[in-house]
Amino acid sequence: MDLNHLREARQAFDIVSYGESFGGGHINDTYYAKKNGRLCVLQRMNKNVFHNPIGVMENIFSVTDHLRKKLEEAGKDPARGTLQFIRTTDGAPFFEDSKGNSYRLYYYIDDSITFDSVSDPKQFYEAARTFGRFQNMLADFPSEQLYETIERFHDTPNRVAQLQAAIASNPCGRLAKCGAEVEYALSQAGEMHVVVDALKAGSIPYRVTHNDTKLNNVLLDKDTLEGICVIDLDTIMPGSLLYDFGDALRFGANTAVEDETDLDKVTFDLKLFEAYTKGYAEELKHTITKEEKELLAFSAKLLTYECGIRFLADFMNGDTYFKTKYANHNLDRARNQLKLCREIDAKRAEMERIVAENF
Ligand code: ADP
Ligand code: GN1
Ligand code: MG
Repeated sequence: MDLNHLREARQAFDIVSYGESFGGGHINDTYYAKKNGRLCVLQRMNKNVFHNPIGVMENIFSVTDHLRKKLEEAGKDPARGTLQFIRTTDGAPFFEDSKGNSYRLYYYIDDSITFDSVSDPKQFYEAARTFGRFQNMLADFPSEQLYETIERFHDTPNRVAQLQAAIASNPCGRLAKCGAEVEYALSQAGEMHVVVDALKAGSIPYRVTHNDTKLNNVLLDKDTLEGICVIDLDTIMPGSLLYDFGDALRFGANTAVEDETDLDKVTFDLKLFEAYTKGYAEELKHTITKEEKELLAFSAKLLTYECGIRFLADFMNGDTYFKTKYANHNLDRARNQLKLCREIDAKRAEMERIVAENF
């Protein structure tokens, strides 16, 4: 692999060595690096996605400082409970190279593992506890200090409008390939304003949320599977707890991986829904509001739908946002997510029962 593009960043952070890329995220490019005898992560931020790296990194530094303080107060090890970012030799929170690419560096967390799908419900339960603790530790973070790193990130009606714009302009002529998906997506749009409306009306609170709570954004201990810490902090912004809950279920309770093309394999696993709900409730039972609780089961559909139409719009727009590995990758992901929406619909009553039992 040609890693020459990392040379300027190596100098800026005074890194001793760097190596192969790793991690299966859809957005950034992640590499191993070594500094001060420790394994680190060097990450190139996706400039098509993050237009204001200064804002992203200011958010990350202030949130991780806050988490570190909370962990110290609780007598826990901050080096494991939160990511720790390393400044450049000039003291900057990130480095922009001569090509306009931005890089940040942080310590690798040893003996950790991430999963792209759940093989043991304990993994998912631990992920829920970890995201729940993260939420609790940020409950008193001054949210007005946070930049909106991606505008209207979980504004689902706006995502529908973006889908409609892609349909209207059909810039790559791909609409004909996804007529059935578009039809289903538009037929479901009616109920997708509920959470945004409730936030605007003040009937549910804005909280500091992670907004990208997929299972591979939480590190677990590779031996004990205990939750260690939350990673991928680019989208921490004021939002609804329902975004964090729903997105985790979208990804983790799917019986197939997110781009599985055999849709018979894509179902919604109620046992996993239960494991996650239990873990989340153990952390948040006392702070969640009645109105949020009523929307928990629905949030799984909301976030699955939203992600499905984001993949679909990106497919129609020529795959400019999510990284893809082959021509119809985004279309396959969209089909998968929209199938999962139907599955969630069919299981809604059971999901409501599980929420009521745990919260
Ligand atoms: P993306 O935005 O592309 O999803 P992430 O920040 O989630 O990027 O990183 C991609 C993957 O790299 C993660 O899913 C995880 O497997 C691995 N990873 C990232 N940071 C660490 C870390 N500090 N320690 C161990 N593994 C990490
Ligand atoms: C992206 O960065 P990653 O791979 O953890 C995306 C999420 C999507 C997810 C779908 C900043 O997450 O919003 O839900 O892909 N992140 C961003 O897998 O758009
Ligand atoms: Mg990630």
